[in-house]
Amino acid sequence: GIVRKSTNLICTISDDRGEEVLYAGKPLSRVLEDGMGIGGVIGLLWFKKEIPPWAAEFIELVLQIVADHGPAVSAAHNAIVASCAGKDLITSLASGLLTIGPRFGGAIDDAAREFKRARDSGLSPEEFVRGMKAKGVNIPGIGHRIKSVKNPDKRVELLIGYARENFARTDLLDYALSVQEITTAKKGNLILNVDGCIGILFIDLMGSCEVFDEREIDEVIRYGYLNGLFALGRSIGIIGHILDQKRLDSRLYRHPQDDIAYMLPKLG
Ligand code: Q5B
Repeated sequence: GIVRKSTNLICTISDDRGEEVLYAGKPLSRVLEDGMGIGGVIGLLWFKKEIPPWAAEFIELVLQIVADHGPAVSAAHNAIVASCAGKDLITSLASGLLTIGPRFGGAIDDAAREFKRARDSGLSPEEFVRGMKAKGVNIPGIGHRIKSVKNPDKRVELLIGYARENFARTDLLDYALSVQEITTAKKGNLILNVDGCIGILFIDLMGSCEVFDEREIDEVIRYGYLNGLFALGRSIGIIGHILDQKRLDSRLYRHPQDDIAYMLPKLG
């Protein structure tokens, strides 16, 4: 009879053995014929699902919105410095991506988890803010270096506008906006930021979508799917900045000494 060899690896998302590659079981040509777009492909390869067109469109909106935020932010700055040091595109891209984390661009999963946990456990927005303060933890998804009540983040407005028009429910967003009311009363820059808005709206998206159950929503948060949206989208801008520096034939970057406070111990 047939002797089955045990495998060392399992793959459940794609298969390249046949005539054409399958994304979650769907032939690539059908993906293209059905016009699934990048949002639909992410549905297949990240979630192993055909998500509805409005959900795929939201993912594409997120990718466009986070694609770049100028040269001064951590990822672009790191990538520019690496590129100016003569590093190649992939190395410079990696150096930019490696800055994505809890303070910059990588607060999406934490925001989704913390706001959902607070809302689901019945905490009022006041209790949530107080609880985080007592723990000495910055609320993920709240606060921005330059955006504030007086200088609102257009990206957040665009995301909210789309969700209000297309999602069946936006209850976590409503909760987050109540939290924002409390935090901005303390300090004008403690707004719901772009990371927070994406994380919260993704929970509302999954809640609005019949294809996700509660276990899958928890899995998305637990495994940290959502920071992937920022990494993927921002890669577009980071690559742009690297190519920009290559075309400019930029010189090695050295930070100006008069912009550094040298505060050494006086030993010996
Ligand atoms: N305070 C973002 O802080 C930032 C507080 C807070 C309660 C908070 C900070 C933060 C959570 C992480 C987060 C995503 C580090 C940001 C992004 C993408 C981007 C970036 C771009 C792009 C900014 C001063 C005072 C202190 C703090 C209090 C601050 N945040 N309290 N909850 N969340 N947020 N990151 O201005 O009493 O004076 O000691 O960690 O969501 O990354 O464009 O730049 O597209 O590229 O440096 O948009 O908010 O202020 O840390 O010095 O704090 O505010 O406790 O209070 P700042 P800090 P006190 S979006």
